Amino acid sequence: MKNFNGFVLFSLLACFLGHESFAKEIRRISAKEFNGETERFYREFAQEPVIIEEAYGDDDELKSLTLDRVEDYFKDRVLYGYNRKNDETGRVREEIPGPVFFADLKRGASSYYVFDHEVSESPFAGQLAPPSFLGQNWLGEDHNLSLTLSGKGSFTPFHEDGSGEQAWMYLVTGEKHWVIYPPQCRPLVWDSLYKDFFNPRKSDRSRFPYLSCADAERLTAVARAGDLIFLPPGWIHQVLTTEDSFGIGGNIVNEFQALASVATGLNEKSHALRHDFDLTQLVLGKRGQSVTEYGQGQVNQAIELIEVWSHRIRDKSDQLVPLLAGVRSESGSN
Ligand SMILES: O=C(O)CCC(=O)C(=O)O
Ligand SMILES: [Fe+2]
Repeated sequence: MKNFNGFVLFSLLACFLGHESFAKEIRRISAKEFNGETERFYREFAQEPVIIEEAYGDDDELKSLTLDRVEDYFKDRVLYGYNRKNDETGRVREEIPGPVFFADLKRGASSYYVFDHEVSESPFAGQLAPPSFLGQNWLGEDHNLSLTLSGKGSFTPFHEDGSGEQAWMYLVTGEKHWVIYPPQCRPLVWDSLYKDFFNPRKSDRSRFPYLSCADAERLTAVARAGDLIFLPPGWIHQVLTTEDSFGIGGNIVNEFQALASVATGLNEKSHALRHDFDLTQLVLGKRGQSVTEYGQGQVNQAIELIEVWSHRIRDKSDQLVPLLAGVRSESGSN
């Protein structure tokens, strides 16, 4: 009975404090634990989101990248990012003049958020690279590296990095709070009628009746200067910047997570979410070219999935085409 009372008290406390305090923190490791080796990283640590310390060595060229140098370069150039006034209504990617961005950041106003700004054209490109254990990437060099500059308070609502890509971000300075749902929770946090993810700042909760089920699986992470956060394909995430932050990041598709990438990419395709990048062609083109046995197994399974999916979607499209034609005529000329 004593224990039971204790349990009731604990549960009430949990309700008062909210779910956040009981969400599970993601794992935190050092790159030394897998000796900086790619295959070991993917086999032993990369099935779930993870924070990796010491991803770069002390003598890495990245350590000479300072915010002052970035500012100096962008003083007469534009940065690509988002105006935070659109946070509530939906993001529109725009050009932000360098001086405007940095003046704003220094005033602590942070009206803009630079994200996914490619560095391949900048003088930093030669000095920057993903850490070597994230070096295998079928997306190629250009897609490899981008700049993140975000003022305190910047907020990225729940999304999944597109087309089954792995995601990583290394913070040179700052702090970011991540909230993450596993891929199997996608149907619980995704409104298939409105076609959007749950956004705590905007969404009507009644559109997400199963949110509390997803919350049982929710993970959190606090990434700080010197931390690299890694997410496998399909993990849905939301990010709040709690200190002015500066870092680099990138997306990856490779043999080590080919199956998860294809499963995520095909899921998006099945829901007609994306059609900008054809992951299936990329993976089919890698048949028989894997560098490791582990990767070979992944690629084989991914190809099998593509083949099954293609058959199923062909069957279904016979039913879908007339259905879509109906939608088009019902909604006028849209
Ligand atoms: O830093 C952010 O606000 C968003 C980061 C993100 O979504 C990503 O790196 O994939
Ligand atoms: Fe993302």
